[in-house]
Amino acid sequence: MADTGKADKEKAECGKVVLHTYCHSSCGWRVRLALGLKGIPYEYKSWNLLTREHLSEEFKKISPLQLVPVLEIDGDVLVDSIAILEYLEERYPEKPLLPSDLKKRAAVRTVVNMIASSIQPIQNARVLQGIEKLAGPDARLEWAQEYITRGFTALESMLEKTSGKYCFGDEITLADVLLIPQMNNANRFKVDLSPFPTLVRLRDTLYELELVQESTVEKQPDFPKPTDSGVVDNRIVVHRASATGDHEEIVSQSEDDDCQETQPNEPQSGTSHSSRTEHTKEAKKHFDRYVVESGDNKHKEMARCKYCHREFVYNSTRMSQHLLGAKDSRNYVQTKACGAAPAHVVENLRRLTPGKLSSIRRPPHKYQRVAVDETAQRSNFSRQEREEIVRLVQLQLRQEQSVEVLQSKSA
Ligand SMILES: N[C@@H](CCC(=O)N[C@@H](CS)C(=O)NCC(=O)O)C(=O)O
Repeated sequence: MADTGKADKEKAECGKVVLHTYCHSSCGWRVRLALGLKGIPYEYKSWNLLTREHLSEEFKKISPLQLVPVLEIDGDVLVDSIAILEYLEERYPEKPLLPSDLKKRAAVRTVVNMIASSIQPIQNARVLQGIEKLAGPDARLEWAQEYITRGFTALESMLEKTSGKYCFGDEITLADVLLIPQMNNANRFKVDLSPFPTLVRLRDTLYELELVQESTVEKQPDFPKPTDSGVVDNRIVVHRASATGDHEEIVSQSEDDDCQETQPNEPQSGTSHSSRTEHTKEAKKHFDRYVVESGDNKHKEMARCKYCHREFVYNSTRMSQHLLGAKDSRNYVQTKACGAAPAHVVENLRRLTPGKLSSIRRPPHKYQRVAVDETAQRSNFSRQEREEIVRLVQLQLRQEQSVEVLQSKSA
């Protein structure tokens, strides 16, 4: 027996562990969390779900299911995140993710299975593609929201009884490992989380752990890198971390639940002329246009913002600036997040950036945005500060995409 144990250990030490996944895969996220929590180093092999790499013959040889994640370990190829988690649990019991008590173990597995069988698969790409075929494109979001909400209603009532700091008492279990990525899925599908205070609290507590922060989508090696700076309308995009940027065309074809979805009503930043035109067109929709007499029988064309009713002389650049909050000497953190930046995000930003930011406000407009005014006389954030703010906002909003620090041209 002792010899087998030693042989196993040596095998593990020699054999490399390879995780086949994609940054946006929530099932892959479960596995990287478990590997991290158990302290198992691994190689990251990316298969781009947006470009359908997982449907290639090459990947089919690794997994006939053609789904990620897949884990190569101990010379074996393991398919399916739950099977992988169970394997890791038995193979590396030193840092357990299941409680020693039989009944508690069953309760943790209940939560795991609720998410893995009754929530995530119902909002998975293949299912949503079918729904869209049967009921049209609008049905996708409604369907995903409906089933995540149903699942979360059950989870909330269970976890409000069992949770301490984490889902089950004060130790991290597989329930937490499953909850984190599913909360991110819920966010992407714009699920109203206000009826689920326990889930939100647990998510926020878990996000305090560095290991969890490191496991997020945008921290993965295959997450698209920030694009170069460029001029967009009257704004200078000084930093861009967007998963949609380079892949816009591909994304619009993709219907994968575990990939970014474009926000069709949001202005998409970019450097091309066509995206600028689109953006201006989009901005115009948010104003009522009317004419006033300005004396001498002359007429002035006016625009009234539909959100705050502010009036302008009709000027498309001014109008987009108004919507985007571009004003002199100010930096903005703009999120193309779904749903408004909630009050606790603003609160947390304030807390996390003491002394650096004089005010953080949340304007009433459709374009979700956290505007960050600078203190003192400075008109620029340093690159490092910008990156830090982007990171904080992403973390707070649990949004891996489309956070920009914008700066008006004249600043
Ligand atoms: N039961 C599987 C589900 C895997 C799964 O749904 N993977 C998604 C990403 S999270 C995927 O590969 N989707 C691609 C597709 O549906 O074609 C597991 O837990 O690993």
